[in-house]
Amino acid sequence: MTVSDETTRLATASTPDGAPTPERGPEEVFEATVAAEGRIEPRDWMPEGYRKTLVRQIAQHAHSEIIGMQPEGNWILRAPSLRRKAILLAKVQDEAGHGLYLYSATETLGVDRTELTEKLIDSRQKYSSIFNYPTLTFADIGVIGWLVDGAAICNQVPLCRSSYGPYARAMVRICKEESFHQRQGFELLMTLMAGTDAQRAMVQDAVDRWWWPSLMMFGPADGDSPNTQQSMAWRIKRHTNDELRQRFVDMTVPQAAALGVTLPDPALAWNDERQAHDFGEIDWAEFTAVVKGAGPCNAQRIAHRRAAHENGQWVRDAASAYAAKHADRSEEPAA
Ligand code: FAQ
Repeated sequence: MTVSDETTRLATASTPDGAPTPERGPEEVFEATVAAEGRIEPRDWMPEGYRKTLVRQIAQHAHSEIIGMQPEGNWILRAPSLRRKAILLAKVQDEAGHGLYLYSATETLGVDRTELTEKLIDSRQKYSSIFNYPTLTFADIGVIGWLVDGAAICNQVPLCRSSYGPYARAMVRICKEESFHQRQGFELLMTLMAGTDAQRAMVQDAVDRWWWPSLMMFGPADGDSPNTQQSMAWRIKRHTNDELRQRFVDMTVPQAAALGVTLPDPALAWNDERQAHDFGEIDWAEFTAVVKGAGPCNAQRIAHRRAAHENGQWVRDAASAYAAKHADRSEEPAA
């Protein structure tokens, strides 16, 4: 399904009359709205578990966008040309914007962004495992665009139909930008593949390192995913982790062939019966270790985020002082 198919469906989805009546309590209105593909809005009654699940997922998503600026930001000063530098700078700024929309979406659920940032830098909240791997060469920048943004799109396009209005609406814009990011990554890789043998080898090496971590982005296998069933029932998530992972593999195999790279999985093969690709077993021990903080760059990512937060304290203080002064002035009677 394309971004525009999904966004059209989003635009046509309507919220049924959500007012509780003596016959219909708030819980029934909530259930009926979700069942009718309507949207739950911040002012609506919602079960506490629904609110908590949204805060958990959206905060994790926001943190991922912000921490996700680091692996690519690492190459801004070393981009091989002004054009590549400008593209990369714009992409990293887009990720910052995505983080901000998503933190704003969590604030509609009654939490504060400062509190979420503190939970991130104290490792009390998660962010995507993918951003704990290093970016060793400039080919990694192309591969992140192609595979990581590609996986993000597969995962996030269905979230444009998530039952929570502010999240679904934030996802529409984010997906459009992610789609653009994926194309720029692919274009960079096509350029490298049309270059020298050394450049082609660099792309293949980056693909070898990022393929399996990209598959891990979709989360644990369905049988080991504690949240999927309830999140699907609430229509927060629209597909299971394994369904989306399969969609990503099927979408990516022909792209790899067009590019001329090999995906590092000897078990990868078309299954005519299933009309889908079979693929090898993910190293779940590695996934668990990375999620628990033992990935190659976890400590570095959090230390960097903590330092950026602490170094930005004076900006937050200045902004608060300015706002307070402004508020005082607007309260003064006119002369
Ligand atoms: N890494 O029961 P489930 C991007 C956790 S943005 C770390 O299956 P759920 C853009 C999960 O939180 C990438 N932790 O959980 C970009 C849960 O922990 P908890 C981020 C993971 O929520 C591109 C536990 O495991 N995208 O890439 C991961 O139903 C390029 C059990 O898992 C989103 O966040 C993981 N990979 O499904 C930026 C999309 N997977 O809290 C820069 C929205 C699972 O119970 C450059 N999120 N966990 O202790 C989702 O769709 C879902 O939250 C899933 C996980 C699918 C990630």
